[in-house]
Amino acid sequence: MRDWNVPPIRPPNSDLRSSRGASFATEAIGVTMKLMGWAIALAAAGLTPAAASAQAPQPAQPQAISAPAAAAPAPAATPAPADAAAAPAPAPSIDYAAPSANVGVPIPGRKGIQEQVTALGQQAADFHNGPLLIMCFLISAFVLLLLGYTMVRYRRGANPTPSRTSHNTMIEVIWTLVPVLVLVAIAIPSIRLIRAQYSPPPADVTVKVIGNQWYWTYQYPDNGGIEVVSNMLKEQKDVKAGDRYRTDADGPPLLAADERLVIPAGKIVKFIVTSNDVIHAFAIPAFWTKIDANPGRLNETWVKVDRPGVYFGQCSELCGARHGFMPIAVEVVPEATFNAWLASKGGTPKGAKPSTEAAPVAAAPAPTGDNAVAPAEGTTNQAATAQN
Ligand SMILES: [Cu+2]
Repeated sequence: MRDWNVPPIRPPNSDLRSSRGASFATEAIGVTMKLMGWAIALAAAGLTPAAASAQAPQPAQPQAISAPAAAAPAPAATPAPADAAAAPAPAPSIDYAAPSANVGVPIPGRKGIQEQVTALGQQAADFHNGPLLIMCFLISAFVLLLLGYTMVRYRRGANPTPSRTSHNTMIEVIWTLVPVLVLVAIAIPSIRLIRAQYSPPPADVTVKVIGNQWYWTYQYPDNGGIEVVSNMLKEQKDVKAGDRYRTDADGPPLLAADERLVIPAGKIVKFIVTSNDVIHAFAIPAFWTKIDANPGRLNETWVKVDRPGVYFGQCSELCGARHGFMPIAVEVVPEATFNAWLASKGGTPKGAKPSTEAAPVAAAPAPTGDNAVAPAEGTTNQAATAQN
C-alpha cells in the first residue's frame, strides 16, 4: 500500500537518484541544468532509508485499561480488588500534572508556530522563523518593486515605442540560476532536518501509537506490553451525572484526554505509529511531530523532550465523523515518575523482569463510564463509536 503522505525518503540507490539524476544530467542544457542535477544528487545522497516498514499490525490486545476519575491517586502498583464494583471510584495511577498556559497548548490569538520543546523542533522553527521568512519577504518585496517600476517606467505614456528585445542570454541565465540557488539553499537544511527526524537514535522507550475511530491506544512493548486507551474528555454538560468530565486541570476543551501518553523526560522515545481502521495522523505541534497512522503499516518517528509538562496534539488526518474529537495528550515526567506510572499500569521498566503473577489485566479495574471504553475482543471499538 502506497503511503502518499510520508515524505519521499528513499534509499540512496533508489531510482530517485539514478533515473532522475541521470536524466537531468543528460538533458541538462548549460550551467544551470548541471547545477540542478548536482543539487538533486547532493540531496539524494544525504538521505537515508526511512525505518518505516510495511507490516500488518496485530489487533490490539487490551491489557491494562483504567478509568481514572478526578479522585485522589492510588498508591502505585496496587492491584485492584477482585470485585471492582465494590471499589471506590477508579483512581489515576499518578497525579497528572496541570497543563501550562502557554507551552504545549494552542494560545488564543497567537500567530506562528507553537513553542518547541525538542531540539529538532527548535531547529526547524528557527529555520522557518528566520531564513525562510526573511527570504519570503525579500523575494516578495523584490518582485513587487520590479512590477511597480515596470508599470510606471514602461507605461504607454512614458514609453510610446516599446523595445522589441526577445532574448538576452545573461538575464536568462541569472533568472534561472538565482531561483535554483535559493531552492538549494532551502533544500539542504530541510533535508537534513527530515533525515534527523526519521532516523531515530537507539530508543530508551518505545511506544506503539495506534489510531482508532475515534480514540488512541498507546502500547509499551518494552515495558511489559501494557496498553493505555485514551479518549477525549467531554464537557460537564455532555456527560451523565456522576461521570467524569473535563476540568481545566485536564487541559483545554477538545484536547483533554482521560488517559495521557506518558513518557520520560530527557529520554529518546520512539513512536511506532499505525492504525486499526482508517488513516489517522499522530501530531503534537510542540514536538514538531506529525506522522500518518496507516492501517497495515508502521511509521516511525521519535522525540526527546527535556522539559516535563503536558503537551497537546490532535489527530491530523480526516478520519471520519469524530475526527476532531481524538486529542493526544502527552505528559512528560521525570523518569522515577514514569516508572511509578508504568508500575501502576502493570508494566515494568525496560529490561526488568516482569512479575510472574498478576497479569497486567488484573492491575486495572473494569472500565466504567463513557470515557473508558476498551476494544471488545479484538474488534474495532464499536462501543466507543456508539457512545461517542
Ligand atoms: Cu483520526
